[in-house]
Amino acid sequence: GNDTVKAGDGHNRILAGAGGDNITTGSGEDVVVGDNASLTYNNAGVLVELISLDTTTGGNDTINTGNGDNLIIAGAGNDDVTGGTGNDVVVGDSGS
Ligand SMILES: [Ca+2]
Ligand SMILES: [Ca+2]
Repeated sequence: GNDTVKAGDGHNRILAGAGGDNITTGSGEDVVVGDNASLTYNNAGVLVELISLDTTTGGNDTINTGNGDNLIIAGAGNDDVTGGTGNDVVVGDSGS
């Protein structure tokens, strides 16, 4: 569905799923996925793989991340992504 997610500071992992989602995060290294994706971590807890799932469905997401090094996959749809200061990696549609 259409979700509104507000996360504070810190290292957040957000998978909003289908629908037009509104996601806001604070400072920290965030991983934000507007639609569906699979995250794989190694034994040390480091994210090693992030793959979009179900790439034909997705909503129009609004994503605002705070400062920090963020990784954002907006997924399908007309998405609006705004990052703060930091080294952000933004994928507008699907990616891995
Ligand atoms: Ca959703
Ligand atoms: Ca989307």
